[in-house]
Amino acid sequence: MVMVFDNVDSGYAQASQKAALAALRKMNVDIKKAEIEINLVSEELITELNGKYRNIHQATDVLSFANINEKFPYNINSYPEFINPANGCLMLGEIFICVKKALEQAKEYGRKAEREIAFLTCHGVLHLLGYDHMNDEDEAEMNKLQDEIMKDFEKEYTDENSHSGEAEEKQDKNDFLSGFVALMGKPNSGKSTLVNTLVGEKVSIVSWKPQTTRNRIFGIYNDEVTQIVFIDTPGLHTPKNKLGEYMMKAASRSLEGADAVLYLIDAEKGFDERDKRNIETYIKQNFNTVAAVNKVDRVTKEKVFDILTQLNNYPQLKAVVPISALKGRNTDVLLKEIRKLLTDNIKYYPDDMYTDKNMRFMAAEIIREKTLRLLDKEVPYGIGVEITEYERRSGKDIIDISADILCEKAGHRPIIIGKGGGTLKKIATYARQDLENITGYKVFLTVFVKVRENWREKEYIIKELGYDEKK
Ligand SMILES: Nc1nc2c(ncn2[C@@H]2O[C@H](COP(=O)(O)OP(=O)(O)OP(=O)(O)O)[C@@H](O)[C@H]2O)c(=O)[nH]1
Ligand SMILES: [Mg+2]
Repeated sequence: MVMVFDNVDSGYAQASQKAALAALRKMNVDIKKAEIEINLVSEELITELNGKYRNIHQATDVLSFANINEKFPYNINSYPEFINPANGCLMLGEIFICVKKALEQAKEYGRKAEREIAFLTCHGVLHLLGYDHMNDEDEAEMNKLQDEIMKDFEKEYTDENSHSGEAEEKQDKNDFLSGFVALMGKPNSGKSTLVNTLVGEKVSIVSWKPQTTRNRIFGIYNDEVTQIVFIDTPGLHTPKNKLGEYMMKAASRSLEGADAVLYLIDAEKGFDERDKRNIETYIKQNFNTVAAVNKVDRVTKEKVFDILTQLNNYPQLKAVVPISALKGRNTDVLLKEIRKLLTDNIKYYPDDMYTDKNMRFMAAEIIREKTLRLLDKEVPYGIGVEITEYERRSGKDIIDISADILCEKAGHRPIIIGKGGGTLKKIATYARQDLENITGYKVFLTVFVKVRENWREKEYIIKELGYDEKK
C-alpha cells in the first residue's frame, strides 16, 4: 500500500504513487503486505528535516527514512515490530520529496515535472528497500534498477495519459478494480454534492453559489471490490482574476493521470453550448467519458428526456446516467458504469482514508462554506480563510482553532461582522458545530476578519492561502 500526502497541493500525488507502485512491483514486493508513506513537501520542511536528522542545513530533493536495515528480498514476517496493527502491512518507512527542488531539477534536465517526481519517488523507494549508492558497485546497481523502473512508469503513465481506452487489454483477472475519476462540469452543477454522496462523508463544501470549490479535492470511494478516487474540481468558467486562473488550472490538472472523466450537467439549467464544448473536448482527447444529468429531482421527466436525447449525439460517451446527487438517486447505477472503465487493481489508499486533504484544510473550507451560505452578493467570493492555529490540547479531547477571514474590500468587513457581531458569530457557531461533528472533539474556534485589498489579484496572498498550482 502506498500513501501519498500532497502537503503542498502540488498535484503530483498520482505520479508519485504510480512510480512507487512501479518500483515495488519491479522489486517483487507484495504491495498488499507492505506499506510506504510518501510526503510531497515544501522547501522549509525538507530543510528542517535535513537539519534535524542529518545535520545538513539545506534543502535536498528527497529524503528516505527506512525502518529496515536490510536489502530486500527478505522475509516480511521477520520484522514484527514494523507490522502496522491496523492492516497487517510491513511499514517500510517514509519518503519526503521537496516539490520545489524537483521542479527546479526537472527544468534543469529538461524533463517533465511528473517524471522528476516519479524518479525521486523511485529513488526513495529503493532506499527504503535497503539499496544505497555508497560505492560504485552499489550505485551502478541502483542506477540500473532506477532506469528499468522509470521505463515501466513511463510506459504506464503515458499509456494512461494518452487515454487509448484499451481497457480490455489491461484488465487483470483480479476482481478488485480501482482508478482516478475527474469530476468536471460547470459551476454549481453539483460536483461536490455528488462526491460527498458517493463517498458518504463531507469531503467538499457545497453552496448554492457558483464557484464554491477552489481546489482539486480527492474523495475516495471504497467497497469490497472497488476503490475510486473521485477528483472534485472547481466549476469550469472563464476566469476573471488570478484566483480564477488558479482554479481553472486546478481543474485541468485533474485530468492528468485520470482514468475517466465524469461530466456533470445541471438538468435545471439544461445542456448548453458550454457543456457541449466541454464534452466534445474530453471525447476528442480520448478520455473515457461518462455524462451524468444531475438534479433530476428538480425538473420534469420531459426535461430530463430532452437532455438525454441531446446526449445521444455523442455515441462516444461510455454511459449517460440521470441522477440526483442530493437525494442519492441512481448513483449506484452511475458507480457501476464508472467501475466498468477502471483498469487498475491496486488499493491506492487505506480503507479509512476518504480524502487527501487534512483537517486544517477542512477547517478553512468549512468556515468559507458558512460565509458563502450566510453572506450575499459579491462579498463571499472575495473571502479567503487562513487557519493560524490548529492545536489539540495535550491529553484533552479539545481542539483550539484560530482563523483569519480575509476579505478584499474594507467595506466588506462590517458586513461580515454584522450588526453587534451577529453574522460573524453565526459563521463561527455553524463552523464549530460542523468541525465538532467531523473531528468528534470539542472545538474552540476563534475567528478574526482582516482586509486584504484586492487579494484575488495578488499572487503572494493567493499562494499564502494554499492556492498554488504548479505548472
Ligand atoms: N435539488 C438538487 N440540488 C442539488 C443536487 N445536487 C446539487 N444540488 C445543489 O446545487 C448547489 C450546488 O452544488 P455544489 O455541489 O456546490 O456544486 P458544484 O458543482 O460543486 O459547484 P462549484 O464548486 O461552484 O463548481 C447546492 O445548493 C446543492 O445543494 C441535486 O441532485 N438536486
Ligand atoms: Mg464544488
